[in-house]
Amino acid sequence: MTAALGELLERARGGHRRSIGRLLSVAERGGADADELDALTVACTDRAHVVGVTGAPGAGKSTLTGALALALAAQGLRTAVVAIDPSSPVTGGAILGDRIRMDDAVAAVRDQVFIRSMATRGQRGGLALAVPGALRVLEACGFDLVVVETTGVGQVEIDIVGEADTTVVVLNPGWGDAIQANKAGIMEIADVFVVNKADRPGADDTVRDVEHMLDLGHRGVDGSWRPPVVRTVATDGRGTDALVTALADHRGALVRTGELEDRRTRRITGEIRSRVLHALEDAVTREIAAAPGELADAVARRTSPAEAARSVAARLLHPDRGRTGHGGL
Ligand SMILES: Nc1nc2c(ncn2[C@@H]2O[C@H](COP(=O)(O)OP(=O)(O)OP(=O)(O)O)[C@@H](O)[C@H]2O)c(=O)[nH]1
Ligand SMILES: [Mg+2]
Repeated sequence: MTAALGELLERARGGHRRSIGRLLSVAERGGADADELDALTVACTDRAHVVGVTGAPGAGKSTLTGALALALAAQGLRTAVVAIDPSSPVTGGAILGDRIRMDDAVAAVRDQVFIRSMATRGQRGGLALAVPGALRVLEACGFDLVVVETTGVGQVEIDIVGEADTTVVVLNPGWGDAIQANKAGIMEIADVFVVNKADRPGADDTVRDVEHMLDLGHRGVDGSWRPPVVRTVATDGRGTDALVTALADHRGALVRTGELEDRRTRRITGEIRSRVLHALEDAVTREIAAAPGELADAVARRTSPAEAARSVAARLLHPDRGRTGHGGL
């Protein structure tokens, strides 16, 4: 497979869209091919600005991302968008609509913009492993900006936007939107706020709410970055240039303070951790399945579950000693 993957990567790096799509499928599926692909892309030294975009359903994230991609294309920059689809079948129809809306917006600059959906399939671990690999593919393909769009404010979304160099939280005018976001903990993760649908009443109030919360304290980049609050009307592109500036400013701050490297170190640490935990989980499952005696003893209440667990753990942690009995822990 290596030769085939290598060829695909070469074509993808040349801008061949179907090859990019196929590589992303490999990354998404995981397994041995994804590992081989990782070994190839990790050697590519291109670096994209990774931007996470999150916010409530329907806040205008996709429309805004399309407008952003257009503005960047006008500057000769290439953008890739990974939209993390909610796995809920209820919103299944909206996903297609989403892609069409974005595709329409960017049709004129098709060569500079690449859009792809990835399914969560309700699995945290699945995406935690698939997204970093997909980002490496897109970086290797030379995109200047990679946007990861997630809907909602659950842990999965927060984990995913944690992959980003810059996290954009999209809010709308309306009572309490900022306050809701604060309660859900997404104010904490924002590097840039967007109040989208600023053509609707109440935008000023929402901006004021956000600024007020920022006055009350924000961790910032190295304490020196205060997230800007940008107003946009994504449907006609108003405010998009200000967003481009805010993103560039944030990236500048990340570089200046050394935080960019820190964030990337945390990202790699997190990925390694996820991979090790997955491997351990598999090993634990295998080891328990291979120890029916211990399981039967625990079920029959001849031993306690704690004892059985200690015995299984001892074998896993000390494979040389574990086979002889319960010792070792
Ligand atoms: N009035 C107004 N409508 C907007 C604006 N931006 C987006 N919309 C509309 O809001 C609706 C939702 O936009 P999307 O871009 O799909 O929102 P989203 O946040 O990606 O939605 P999900 O991915 O489903 O969470 C669409 O009907 C857009 O046309 C805006 O600035 N003003
Ligand atoms: Mg969307």
